[in-house]
Amino acid sequence: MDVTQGVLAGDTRAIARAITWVENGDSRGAELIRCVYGSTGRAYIVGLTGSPGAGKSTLVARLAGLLAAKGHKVGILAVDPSSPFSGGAILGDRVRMFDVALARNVYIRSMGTRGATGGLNRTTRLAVRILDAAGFDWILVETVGAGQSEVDVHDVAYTTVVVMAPGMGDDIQAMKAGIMEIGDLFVINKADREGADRAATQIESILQLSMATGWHPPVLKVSAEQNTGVDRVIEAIEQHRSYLVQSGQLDVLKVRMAKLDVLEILKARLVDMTKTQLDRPAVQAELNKVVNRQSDPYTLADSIFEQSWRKT
Ligand SMILES: Nc1nc2c(ncn2[C@@H]2O[C@H](COP(=O)(O)OP(=O)(O)OP(=O)(O)O)[C@@H](O)[C@H]2O)c(=O)[nH]1
Ligand SMILES: [Mg+2]
Repeated sequence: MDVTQGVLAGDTRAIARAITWVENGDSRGAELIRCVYGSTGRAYIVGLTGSPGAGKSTLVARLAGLLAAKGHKVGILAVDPSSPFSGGAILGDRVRMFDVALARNVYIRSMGTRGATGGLNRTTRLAVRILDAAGFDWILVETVGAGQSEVDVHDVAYTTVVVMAPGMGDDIQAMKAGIMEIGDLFVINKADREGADRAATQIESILQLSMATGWHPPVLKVSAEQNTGVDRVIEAIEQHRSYLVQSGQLDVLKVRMAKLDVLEILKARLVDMTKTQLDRPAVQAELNKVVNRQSDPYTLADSIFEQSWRKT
């Protein structure tokens, strides 16, 4: 069985290979995406973001457990730009800790900047497509909060869950980082601790200032550790999903996602192309002029840009 067939059959070793290919910018990855893209578009993609240590991985493990118990196949991507391995490892431990029996229906992969040729955004998008093609009907993507990661999870997901914890200064940080705009629902995790009510009230009052119509993001108090309120999170995600379907927003999002898929590939190509141009011997003389201040970076960039486009 080749890797493409393996992915379509949901074989975890094939999935792992395929994701490594797209991470490495291997041409076999591109070929695979071409072959399997027609089988994608079925999964429901949920993004989870929030400050470090808010309990995202613990919540993801709980959500995956509940979804798997309902018979779903759940793919998890833990995107951690700082450390390529630890995020997924910790998350993996958590999932195993909660329910070994369900592990068969849950696939976890961590992704870091290392090895992510062409950027983490592009790699994350393509990895989601691979999991989608592999038949995971739910895909959960964990990233650290807006502004702290190069990956904008709401560009990948249909529903974005912002995870906060009481007493972490999250409230102030949230407003700064513009995280309030991207949340379709807000989870105040660690509700077993003091301050959860206050945090929830604060978030609700900020949300009330919003002019948004249609969907009003719920604020839920959860203890991922003690497994309380997690079912409410699934319910809220389902409600948001229904809202997107009924309002026609899901179709709008799907067009946006397709555009972004193309954009990320184009961006990676342009970067490659431009780097090749910069390394051409003919450009070295021009570059020296920039070094000697006889020219400037804009002038050289203009000339390289024109030449690249004329050639292609
Ligand atoms: N008291 C309490 N602790 C929790 C809860 N959920 C998670 N924790 C703890 O908080 C710590 C961080 O949890 P993680 O799930 O790793 O948090 P995270 O947001 O994924 O962290 P990063 O990926 O490193 O940003 C761990 O020690 C958890 O055991 C909760 O509901 N209550
Ligand atoms: Mg984590």
